[in-house]
Amino acid sequence: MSFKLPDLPYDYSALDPNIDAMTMEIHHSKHHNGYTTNLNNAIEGTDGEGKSIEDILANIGNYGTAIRNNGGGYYNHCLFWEIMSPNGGTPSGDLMNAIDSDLGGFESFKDSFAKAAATRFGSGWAWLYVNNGKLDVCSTPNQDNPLMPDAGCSGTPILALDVWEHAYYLKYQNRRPEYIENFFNVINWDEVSRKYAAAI
Ligand code: MN3
Repeated sequence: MSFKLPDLPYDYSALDPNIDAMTMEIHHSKHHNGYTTNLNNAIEGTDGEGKSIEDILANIGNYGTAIRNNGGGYYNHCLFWEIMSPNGGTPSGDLMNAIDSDLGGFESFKDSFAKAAATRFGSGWAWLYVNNGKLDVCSTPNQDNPLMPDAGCSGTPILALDVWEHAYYLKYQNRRPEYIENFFNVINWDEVSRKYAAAI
């Protein structure tokens, strides 16, 4: 049993012009593939063999740096591909109600998510996550995520944005805020809603 690089649910060019095809191809076939291979190598011979990635990340203190970095990288990118779509749209139903009640409405959510993504110094991720039934927003460094007990925010991630330079530099160079703004055009809110329902 080993972790496998998932296929994207759309073509490399599907998110263009918001995210360009070359960035998607390198990100998936090189970066994510690398995290997957390195995770499988690092997990071999440890008690993480055969466990789910969620289980490993929830007990990350039992593992070394290679499993933290590559296990986080594996999980985070799997989530990232799933929550994007060429047919963006807006949240609705229970998720929209929760954004209203927990985060002060969609514009307020968008501002705090964009701020978390823009102000993360260096490499990391921005998150929308569920903690004790409530939505919240945070960012984490490197390949950390809210499943890790010591990541600085704790819960079940339902939306992720990669703000490593490899995620946007080919198209946006130093303009991370523009990448963040355009990410909102390609969020798969149906999938985020499914993850929200599963998390609560
Ligand atoms: Mn990445």
